[in-house]
Amino acid sequence: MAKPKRYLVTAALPYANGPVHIGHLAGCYLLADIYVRYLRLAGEDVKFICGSDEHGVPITIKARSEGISPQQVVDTYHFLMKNAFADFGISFDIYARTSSDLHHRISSEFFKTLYDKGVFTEEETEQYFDEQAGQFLADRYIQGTCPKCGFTSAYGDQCENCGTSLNPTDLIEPRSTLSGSKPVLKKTKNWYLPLDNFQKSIEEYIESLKGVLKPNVYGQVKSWLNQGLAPRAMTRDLDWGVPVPLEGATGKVLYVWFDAPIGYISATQELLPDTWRAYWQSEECALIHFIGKDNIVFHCIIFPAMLMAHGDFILPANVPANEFLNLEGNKISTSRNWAIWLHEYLTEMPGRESELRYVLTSIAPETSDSEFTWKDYQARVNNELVAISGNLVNRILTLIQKYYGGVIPFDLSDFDNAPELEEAVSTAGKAIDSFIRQFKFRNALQSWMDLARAGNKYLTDTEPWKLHKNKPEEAQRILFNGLVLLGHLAKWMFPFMPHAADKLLAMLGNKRISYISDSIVWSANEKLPIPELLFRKMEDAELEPQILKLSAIKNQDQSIRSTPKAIKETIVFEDFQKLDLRIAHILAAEPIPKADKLLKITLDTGVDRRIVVSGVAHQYSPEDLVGKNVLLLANLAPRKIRGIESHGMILFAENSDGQLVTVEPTKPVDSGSSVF
Ligand code: B3M
Ligand code: ZN
Repeated sequence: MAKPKRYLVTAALPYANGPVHIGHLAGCYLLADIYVRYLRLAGEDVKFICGSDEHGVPITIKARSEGISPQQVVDTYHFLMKNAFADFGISFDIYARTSSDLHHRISSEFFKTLYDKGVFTEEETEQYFDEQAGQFLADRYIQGTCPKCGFTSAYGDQCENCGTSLNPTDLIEPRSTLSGSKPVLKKTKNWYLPLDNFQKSIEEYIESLKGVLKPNVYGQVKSWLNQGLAPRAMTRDLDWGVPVPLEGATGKVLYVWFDAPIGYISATQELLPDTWRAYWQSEECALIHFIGKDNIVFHCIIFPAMLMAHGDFILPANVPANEFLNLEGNKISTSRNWAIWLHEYLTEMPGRESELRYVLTSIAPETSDSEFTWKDYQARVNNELVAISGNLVNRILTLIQKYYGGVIPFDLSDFDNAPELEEAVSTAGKAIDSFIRQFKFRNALQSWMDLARAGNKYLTDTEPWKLHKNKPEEAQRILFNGLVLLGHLAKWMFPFMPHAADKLLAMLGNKRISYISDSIVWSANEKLPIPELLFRKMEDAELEPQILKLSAIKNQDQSIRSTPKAIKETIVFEDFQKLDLRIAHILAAEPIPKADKLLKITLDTGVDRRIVVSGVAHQYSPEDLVGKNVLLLANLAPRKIRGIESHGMILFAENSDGQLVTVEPTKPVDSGSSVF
């Protein structure tokens, strides 16, 4: 494709049956936002489309279980998601919804066009019907016994116990979850998209994108194609969705995966009633779908087949799909509440939007699944954002205040004799541009951080604070070169961390950036405001509630808890009696030089005072431990550790993060009390 004149970027329409979590962000919305913000900054014509996917069976199930209507469910989550996205800086041009009249009309017309062209085949099948409820049952509305493993609560599409995918008729003793009654098989007619007829065109289409699609996407599509495409029903017997616009189709709606991608089209029409065709019906536009990997087949096969069948639309130019983000060692699970929810993060950690955007981009699951942990989050915030970029900003701006009262001495926009900075800026610019256009957001972010590194190196090499006294002009040149660099840093920061970029621009004198090749310009005598810290350090205390929240969820739900170790070999009571376990009081603790994991701990055992060396320095500082009553194995043979004789062992419990937790009595006991 020649360089597109326009871009239409979409992010998967999230189901409006629950809030957005960090997995959604890292796998789809945040990356799409970086891409779009970058293209805008580069002066491209780009529109960013999203909205809530408000149809489908899960929404009806949620409504039923909460005793409310599906419309009430989607109303709640639509606004929750819309606001959370906005607060997080996801800059959609429109966030629409598929329950809107406009969407119903457009998807209905789309279906009708395909129908009139004779694209669909009609098929009669037998499906379970609940006679008491008077309706056909979606797969998820039928439960029964799994023919594979005998689990009695398997669903009509899958057994959650053994994972086998099922058809409703595979279930032994099926029952309707609506009424509990035994469903009967009843004939029903539905309209199918004969994907087999599209096999060849889709193959050609996908081949034309070879080398353009990411390898994970191309590979997955190829394997679907190799299995051979089969017809798929595009209508369902359900009472929630877009009604099928045909005679004799009462009680039927469009399949949610038929109407949802048309949601991209209807949202664009809502945004651009007069000009939407310049995006959807022009070869000059690149249509780009950001999605998670579970949606690949719909965006690379089914939707393109629908678009081909219709004939008036362009096909996706790329489908940057990402893998999954795991959370603290487990798959994110909405139903188990094993997630970090965006709306909760935003209220519980206010002002920390940039930190989350930074960390999630750094670990984005671009080519394989990746993992979020709070500890890693904290380390990246403190060791990267604060220590590298935040530190650079702070060094330059505070020195400028200190030496010059924040006043710019001359008109300023370019570097003066700093080839290393010129080079760093040009390298970063090229790298960021190329990485972002290739959907390599992690690398792009690293290139941005490299620019900050180059700035820190420049200061360390030139040491303006030393020159200030004897070579004031040189010090001045260096610091104002530093200021110019901060302007570039702020500009390139925009796509990744718009909140922090705004803050930095304010500290640079309320500057604005509208185009990528702009430099910030200062005029002589302009005064900079007193700087604040660009990024705040993340202290343990701030993180603790988050960590506790997750462990509480884990404690309630066995299935999330990591598997405990198997019970050891049986021992007899006499074996146990050999252990002298007692409560001991920690009198003192100190670090051991050159052994950063170890602490030298002095204990009162009731009988003696003794030293124990314990490998917990990475988790406890000496002050944390002094005064605690801990569990001690007192008769362990002494051992020399780093030259210190250790008498016994303090016992700890290990939590799911591998952290060691002291075991302490729940009521006061004397030091030396035995434990048996
Ligand atoms: N709602 C699935 C999902 O959120 C679906 C995407 C629709 S994109 C057209 O994973
Ligand atoms: Zn099973």
